[in-house]
Amino acid sequence: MLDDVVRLIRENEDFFLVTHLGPDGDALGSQIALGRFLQKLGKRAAMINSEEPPYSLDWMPGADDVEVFDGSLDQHEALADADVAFVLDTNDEERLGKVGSMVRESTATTVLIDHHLEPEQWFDLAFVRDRAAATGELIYELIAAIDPDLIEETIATGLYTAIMTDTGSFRYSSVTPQLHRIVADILERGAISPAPIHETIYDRKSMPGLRLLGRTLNRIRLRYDGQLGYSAVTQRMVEDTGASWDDKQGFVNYVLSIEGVKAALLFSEVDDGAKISFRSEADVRVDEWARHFGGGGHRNAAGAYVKRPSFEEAIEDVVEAAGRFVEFDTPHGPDGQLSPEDQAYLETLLEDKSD
Ligand SMILES: [Mn+2]
Repeated sequence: MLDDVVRLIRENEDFFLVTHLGPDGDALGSQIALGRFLQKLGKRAAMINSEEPPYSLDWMPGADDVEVFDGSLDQHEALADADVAFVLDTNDEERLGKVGSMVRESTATTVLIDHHLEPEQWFDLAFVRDRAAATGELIYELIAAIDPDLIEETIATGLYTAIMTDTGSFRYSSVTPQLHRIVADILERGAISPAPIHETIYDRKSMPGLRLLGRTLNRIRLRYDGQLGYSAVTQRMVEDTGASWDDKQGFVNYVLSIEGVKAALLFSEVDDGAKISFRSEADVRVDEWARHFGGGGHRNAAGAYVKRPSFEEAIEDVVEAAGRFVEFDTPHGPDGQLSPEDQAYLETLLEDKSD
């Protein structure tokens, strides 16, 4: 666990760090923080991912040190020379893209640092805690165990961004007093202030992105007596608004914010089905539901890619399965009586008919 990773860092010189496709704030922030920390210890650290970071994170100090895999000799050598390869913020080879199989097959000692459920078993070493708020929290613990005095602006910004983005700005159930203590230490040591980081990440929305949000909100549907909410983003909506797919980040949280909604879904149309974001309130789990459809993630935030002949079928199948994975309060009385809401709804239908 932690002690083994500390020893591995002390005893080796060449490191390789990779994180998942579509790197988010936790992925990139953890990678930059650990990579820069290793460099400050006088070691070599190559940071190479299969995909570029999104526009919302390109401002991060140290982001220029992170390369996109291009198959060059230099990059192959960086991995071939590495004593240790860190896999950050995903426990799934496929989520690493092209670099995944290269890392798995490399001679480096592979180390997983992550907070997702059900890790794959091919890693030589794992520092994993699924209750951690972010991979960045684990990176902080690792740094604190070796030399917290090395935390400076770049490392602090990486760690803060990681924790802030993975906790929805410190509001998820994973947030604890200890996490706030860690964050206070990060801010002090790095002499950074949180407001500009928050603004740079969340207050750079584009007009097309907001139009896409408007159309997505218009399409919200409720099921299971208002306890499940879902909406969908179609390829057509993205084209019409001129938005990019990155803009849908966070849309699902609007659905979850509706009073009474315990679980929320956002479906994104792909050619062979749907990509789905699952979100839930603290005491409701959605990870099993996502796993049933070939995905995975956390208790309250998960994802899946569901292949179906049509987008609508994917939506229908996932929504219909909800009752098997989420315990909704039963709307009907024990003797099959309709709830007052359902009764009222039926009456409006009957009135329409008699007109
Ligand atoms: Mn994470």
